[in-house]
Amino acid sequence: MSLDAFERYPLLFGPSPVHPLDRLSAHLGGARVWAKREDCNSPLAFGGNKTRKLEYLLPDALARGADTLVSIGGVQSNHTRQVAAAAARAGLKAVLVQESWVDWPDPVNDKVGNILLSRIMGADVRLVRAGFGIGFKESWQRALEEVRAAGGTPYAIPAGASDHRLGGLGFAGWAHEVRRQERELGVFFDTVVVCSVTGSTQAGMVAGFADADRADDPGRPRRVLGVDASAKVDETRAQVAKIARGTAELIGLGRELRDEEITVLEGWAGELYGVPVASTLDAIRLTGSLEGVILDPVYEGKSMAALIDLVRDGEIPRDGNVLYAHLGGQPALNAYSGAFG
Ligand code: 5PA
Repeated sequence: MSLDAFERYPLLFGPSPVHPLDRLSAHLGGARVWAKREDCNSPLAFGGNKTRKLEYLLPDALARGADTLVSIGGVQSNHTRQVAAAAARAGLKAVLVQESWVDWPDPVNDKVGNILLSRIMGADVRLVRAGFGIGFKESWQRALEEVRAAGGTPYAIPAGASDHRLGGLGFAGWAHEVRRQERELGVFFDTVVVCSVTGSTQAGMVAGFADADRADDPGRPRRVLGVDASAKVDETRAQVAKIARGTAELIGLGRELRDEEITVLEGWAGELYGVPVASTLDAIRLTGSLEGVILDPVYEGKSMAALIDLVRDGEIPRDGNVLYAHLGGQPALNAYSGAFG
């Protein structure tokens, strides 16, 4: 089965925009840096990477007769906010389990940003005390059972829509989209930098580029560099590898992905998921002040910090084009005022 054979429920504007970051590139004195903007990809609640993934999960939910999407994340999860929006668009209910993944002192942390938006969209938001983890969660299981007990038909969406059979398809499609945009722009992105936590964004890209570059060989090697933001790099790497291989099989790649195609780098997450470190805040300020582009302190600030260091060190070649996957996440900034005070 090829990627095109999977049904998609349209939630995006169309291809997300790609543009150069020329002042940042000049500042770094190296590779030409471009951004592809998943933060501007959709009319729904500020979009983001999960909106693209949910395009492939929604048809499955509807085909199974579900009336309630049940998902999980931290209090400031971008993912659960996008589940709330997708549910609203499709006329479904949403139950969102919001765990205390981050111990962050801003007093309005559980009132502003993503959680506020989910409440506005009518989601049933449930605050639960439980720490960070991308695996199977009991609180999520309980929420599913409660929907069933009340006579509803739940559809289970795991953290980040990742550990799900269809979770990698959205970003496999992203890779094909990049290939088309490269042709339009007359450019080849030899390096792609992407933030990884629950893994299906990077995993989809890896499977998707293997597929797209096979069908339309760019003639040059391409690297997808994942940047861990979970501070648990081994788990992130294992999850990316598992989802990438599952997605490759699902879209009929016809070969096993090699270990060297799956790169997850550590060094920019700090000690804890959800807590920015100096390099995160520097990267956010630099990108904001040079480009007017806003990054968040949980994910994108960390992957941009990596990009900056990798360009400065020459690890990303100076004569190359690097594509920064901007995956959204800005609503969480409202819960991090203390970091910029
Ligand atoms: C998230 C995830 P993956 O989880 O697919 O690896 O993507 C990482 C990522 N950037 C990168 C942004 C803005 C993200 O929101 N967010 C999670 C959430 O609950 O919001 C799944 C963790």
